[in-house]
Amino acid sequence: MLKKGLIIKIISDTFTVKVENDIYECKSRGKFRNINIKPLVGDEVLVDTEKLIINEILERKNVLNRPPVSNIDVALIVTSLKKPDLNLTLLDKLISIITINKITPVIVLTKLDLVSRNELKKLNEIFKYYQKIGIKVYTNKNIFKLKRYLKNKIVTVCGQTGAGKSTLINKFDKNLNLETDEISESLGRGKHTTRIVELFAIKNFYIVDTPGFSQIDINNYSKEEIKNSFIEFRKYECKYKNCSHEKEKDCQIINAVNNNEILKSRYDNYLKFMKE
Ligand SMILES: Nc1nc2c(ncn2[C@@H]2O[C@H](COP(=O)(O)OP(=O)(O)OP(=O)(O)O)[C@@H](O)[C@H]2O)c(=O)[nH]1
Ligand SMILES: [Mg+2]
Ligand SMILES: [Zn+2]
Repeated sequence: MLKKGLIIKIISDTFTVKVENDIYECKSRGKFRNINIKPLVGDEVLVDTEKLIINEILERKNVLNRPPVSNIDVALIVTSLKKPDLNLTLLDKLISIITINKITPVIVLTKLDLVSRNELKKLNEIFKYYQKIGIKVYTNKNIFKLKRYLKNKIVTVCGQTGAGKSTLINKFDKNLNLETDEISESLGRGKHTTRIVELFAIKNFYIVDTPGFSQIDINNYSKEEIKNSFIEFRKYECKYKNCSHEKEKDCQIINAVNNNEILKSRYDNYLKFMKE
C-alpha cells in the first residue's frame, strides 16, 4: 500500500519517512538514481510501507543545495552580531538566494549580549531598514513571538558557523538537545558541529538544522534573478528599462542611495553580486 509521507531524515541511503504518526525507515527506488534525482529531506513522497521503499517524489515547491532540503517555507537567517562578527555581505547574499528560491527570508539576531549599548543603537538602524523593506527581524531572546510566526511552516536555518543556529533550535524545544559548540578561538570560527540534515518536529512546525558556512556562491544565479532579489529596488523605475543601476545617468536606484532611501551597504552588495 502506498502512503503519503514526509522525509524527515537521511543517513547515507536510509530515509526516515513520517506517515501521519508513524515513522518508517526506507530505501529509495533505483529509478531515482537512474534519472539522477535524490530524495531530499522535506520531500513529500509516496512510500510502500510494507516493502519500505520510496516509490515516488511529489512535486517540489523549491530545492536548496546547501542545506540539501526541499519544500521550505521560511529560512531563518541566523545572524550573529559578534563572535562571529556581523557580516552584511553574507546576510544580503543569503537574502538574495533565499528570495530567488521562493522562500521567505527571516532575520534572527543572536549574541545581542556581546555588543555594547552604543553599538546596538547603530545596529538597530540597520535592521530597521530590513524591516522597512518587508523582512521580519526577530532576536533569539524573544522565542515565543518567533514560534508563533512559524506555526504550520517548514523552516530551515542558515548563517555562519558559530552564529547560534543549533542553540536557537534547542531554545524552540528543550528536549532536542542538539549539539552546539564553543567557537574555536584560534580560528575565529566554529568547527561545524552539525553534520546530519534532519527535520525536527516542534509542536506545530518543522525545522531543519544545518551546518553553517561562511562562503556561498551566487554565481549559479542570473543577473536578472539577483537584480529582482533586491526587493526594495522593484518600486523604482529607471529611465532605461534594463538599467543595471551601476552608473547610468538618472538612475533612480543611485538617486535613492544618495538620498539615504536605500541602505548603502545593500547597494554595494548588489554591485558586488552582479560582478560575481
Ligand atoms: N553570548 C552568546 N552566545 C551564544 C548565543 N547564541 C549562541 N551562542 C553560543 O555560540 C556558540 C555556537 O553556537 P551553535 O548553536 O553551535 O552555532 P551553529 O550556528 O549551530 O554552528 P554550526 O553548527 O557550526 O554551524 C555556542 O557556544 C553557543 O552557546 C547568544 O545569543 N549569546
Ligand atoms: Mg549547529
Ligand atoms: Zn537604475
